[in-house]
Amino acid sequence: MSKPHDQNERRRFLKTSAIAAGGSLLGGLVGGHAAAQQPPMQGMGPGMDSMPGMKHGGELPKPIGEPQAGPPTDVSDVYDGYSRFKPGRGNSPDSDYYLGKLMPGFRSPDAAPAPFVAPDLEKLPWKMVRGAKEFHLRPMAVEREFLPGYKMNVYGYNGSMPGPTIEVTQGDRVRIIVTNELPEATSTHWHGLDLPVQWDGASELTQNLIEPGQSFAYEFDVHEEGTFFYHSHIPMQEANGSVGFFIIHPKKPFDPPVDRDFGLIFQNFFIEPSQTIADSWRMDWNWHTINGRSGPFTTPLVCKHGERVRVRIMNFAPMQHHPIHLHGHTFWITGHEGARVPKSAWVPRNTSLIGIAQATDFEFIANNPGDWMLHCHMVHHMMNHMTRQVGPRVRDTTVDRYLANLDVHPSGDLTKEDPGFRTPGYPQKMQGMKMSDEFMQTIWNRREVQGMRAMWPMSVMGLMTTLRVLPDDLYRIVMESDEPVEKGAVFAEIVRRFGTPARYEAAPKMKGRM
Ligand SMILES: [Cu+2]
Repeated sequence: MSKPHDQNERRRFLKTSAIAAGGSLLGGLVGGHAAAQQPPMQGMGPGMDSMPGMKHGGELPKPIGEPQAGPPTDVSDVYDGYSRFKPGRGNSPDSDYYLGKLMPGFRSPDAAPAPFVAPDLEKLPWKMVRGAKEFHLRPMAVEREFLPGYKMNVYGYNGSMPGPTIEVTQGDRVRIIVTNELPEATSTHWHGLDLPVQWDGASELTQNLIEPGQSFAYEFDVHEEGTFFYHSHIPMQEANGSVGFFIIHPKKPFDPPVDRDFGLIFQNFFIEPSQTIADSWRMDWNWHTINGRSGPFTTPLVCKHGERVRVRIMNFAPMQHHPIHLHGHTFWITGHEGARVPKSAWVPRNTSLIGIAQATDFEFIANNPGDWMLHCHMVHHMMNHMTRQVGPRVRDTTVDRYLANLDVHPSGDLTKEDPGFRTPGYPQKMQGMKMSDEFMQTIWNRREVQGMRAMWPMSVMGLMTTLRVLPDDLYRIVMESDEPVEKGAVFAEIVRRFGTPARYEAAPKMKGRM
């Protein structure tokens, strides 16, 4: 027979764990209580309140998943004081497990390497021909949709920009037959590989250019391992996008093994607002892409809580470096385009400057559940130079009429009376956030973004993407089911389990759009 004291203890336990876990079992039991935890909406100005079509947040979506399942029990969680399931620090910098440095993933070291995934890009197929892996690469003009509805005419390979990934294993012999479908001559350089010089692909210096319609076969043994890439060796073609990954898996698998192996190619383009063709001669760049897409169209990297993740980033901007920053995690820099860095020289960071034509690999334990930004930290790179918001640099009238009616047009500095200072075409018209229903639908139609907060597309722009660290059950719902997931439901569930739900406000929803 239990004492009243015990009952109180039990009630308190239920309340606490329900707030912490918000489980489907406990959720029903204390549903009323949980609802009472929701604070009134704060921080939204009156303008936002009265905006037509805006709905208040504040209501958390219903609990989803199986919060009571917890992390897998058949794996070792804690290594020398470091838990793969907690975003803690807590051990010696001399430890192999400091910040998760040498913690293995879940994948067996005997298994093949984790599949390499470059979101939104394909792999180049190959066939074994006369003792070599034979690839067919076709440089060509391609159309790439940077954002839904923004189809740009750029250069790529085999219908894709960036081109498809060439993936081989150290020691392979490869034959790559390049057939030029561009309207101009080209050559293909294998960036970072030590090859007999005739295969280096440096235009004119080492080979005759491949004329339009002609083919050239490169054939060599691959001695190295790591993150490499191929690209045209004609600068204007590079500025138009002619690049692709060349991933070489090591003969002896990387240690510790990773569960995820992601690849991202960062690029910049200058494309006039009224054009779809990149201007390769410009010194400034207004479109920024990751694997050929701009945020929020970049596809999130989705992984499971506790996994060891490798991200390989390649900067193929024509002339700008990218300070790449990851939220919520500290990563180890484990390699560059040369090869893997010895473990003793791995550097812990959460921001790393990646120069032009450099690749950098980093690894970390996904110990912090949530949706985390992974982005270049340059402001203009983060928002696509405001291409979308500011709109085209044109007026709705003629130059003469514009100059004759300057007083009725929005204008900048009118202290300069001479019309010579009144630059035609300025000021630019602020067009507001025009995200059509179609645009939003395309953004939301992808499995990888299901359950993210309703307003996330407003902030993940330009050279930005998202790392999603999801507990097993939520990962299954997002990536392995067709279940419709309410906007914000996955995020709210993570806050329920790992955060402070009483202090959390759901995002306001633009009806039917966000
Ligand atoms: Cu940048």
